[in-house]
Amino acid sequence: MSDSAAICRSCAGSDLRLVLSLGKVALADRLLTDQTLSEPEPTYSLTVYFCSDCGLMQIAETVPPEVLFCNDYPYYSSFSPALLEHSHQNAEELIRTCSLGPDSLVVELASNDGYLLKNFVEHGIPVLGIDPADGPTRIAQENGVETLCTFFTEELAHRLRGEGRAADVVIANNVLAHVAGLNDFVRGIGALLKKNGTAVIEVPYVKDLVDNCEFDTIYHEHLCYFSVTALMALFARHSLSLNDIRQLTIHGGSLRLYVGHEVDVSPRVTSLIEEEVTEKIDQFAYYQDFSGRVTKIRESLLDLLSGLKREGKRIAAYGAAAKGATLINYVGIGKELIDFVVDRNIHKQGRYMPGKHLPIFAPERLVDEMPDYCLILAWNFADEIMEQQAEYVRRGGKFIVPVPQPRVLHNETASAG
Ligand code: DWN
Repeated sequence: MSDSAAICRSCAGSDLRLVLSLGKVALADRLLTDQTLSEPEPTYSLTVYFCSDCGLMQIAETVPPEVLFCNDYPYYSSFSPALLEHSHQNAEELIRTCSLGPDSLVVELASNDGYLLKNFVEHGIPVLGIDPADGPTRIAQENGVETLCTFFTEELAHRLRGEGRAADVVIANNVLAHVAGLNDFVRGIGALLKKNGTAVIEVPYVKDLVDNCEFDTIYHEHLCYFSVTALMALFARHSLSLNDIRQLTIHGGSLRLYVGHEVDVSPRVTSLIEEEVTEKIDQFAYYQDFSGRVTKIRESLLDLLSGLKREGKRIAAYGAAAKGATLINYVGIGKELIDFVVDRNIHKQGRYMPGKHLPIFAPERLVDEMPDYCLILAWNFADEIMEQQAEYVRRGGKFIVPVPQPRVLHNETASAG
């Protein structure tokens, strides 16, 4: 693992300023089993920097991708109904706007378990998934989604192109932030995409992360945290044009980018760039107070949970999410505060959270055990989770959300807060 913050991951600039240090933490998606509980658990420093040359927020440490994403990677997209609906809408819109049909090709990078490509397969549109995680890839293939179990690279793009598999649409959702070879990855998208093709790329938006203090979305899988300013510089470097942007609420606030070889820049892009200049998102000053605000959330969440424990209350948590691992390990939320975690993902049940080793069960345990409170670690799906757990609420259970401010929800939706 390299932990130098010597140069920027995008522009190779050397003017990197420290934004936040989260200490040494376990890998957020490395859930433990009964047997690995007794083994030494590797921890890695996690430090966030801002590049003053191109405006990219990023972490210094690079954990080898084969350690992060290969065997036993526990994240399966299909366990989130809201994400499935979001993806279905995305696919239907692309089929319409790109006039996709049996002679088209849609390639998805980080296609996981086929949760998105299956929508194109149902319309008879040829697809190809590319994902290095063997578990989700196997599920995709079993569901009839052709998938290569490997990392996407520029070299692979040229090989596919050479086999006549140029893409009308390249989809890359929640992967651009994950790749150590950022420039190689973007060049690969350009190489794979037909001249009049469209790359549709979703990334968490750094403005939402900083404004809402979503510090728990910082972990070793997420190497970069993108602004429009930083994205423009990245794509322009490889003669690709960021032509349009849609702001989304998914994953705590994301951007859906429409990128192509042909220049056709929408006023939405221009106005977002202007907004970032006005709010100084392209300057270090905007990030300077983030660390202090994160410290305040840590203190107030610990006070809230410790106070409830002093009152004799029992507390559980919902969502064995990667962001949940960052939260419990950075804030210091262990078994002295939280009894157990629940999660719908069957591959996570029976395992333990990284670092604090909180046991993970199926969601039914929440009503079976009826803890007084439940901290929602997957707060980005809080409304859906609370609706699903209506019986827990009916029986008097109360939910807590940790960001943007730790608070107990009293019969209101999380987004109302
Ligand atoms: O970038 C990434 C994001 C997009 O997804 C990946 N690196 C890893 C992952 O991050 P995460 O684990 O923080 O993502 P989620 O999707 O916020 O995790 C939600 C967790 O909650 C999953 O384990 C599934 C679970 N869940 C559940 O148990 N019941 C989710 C919903 C909606 C539910 O109803």
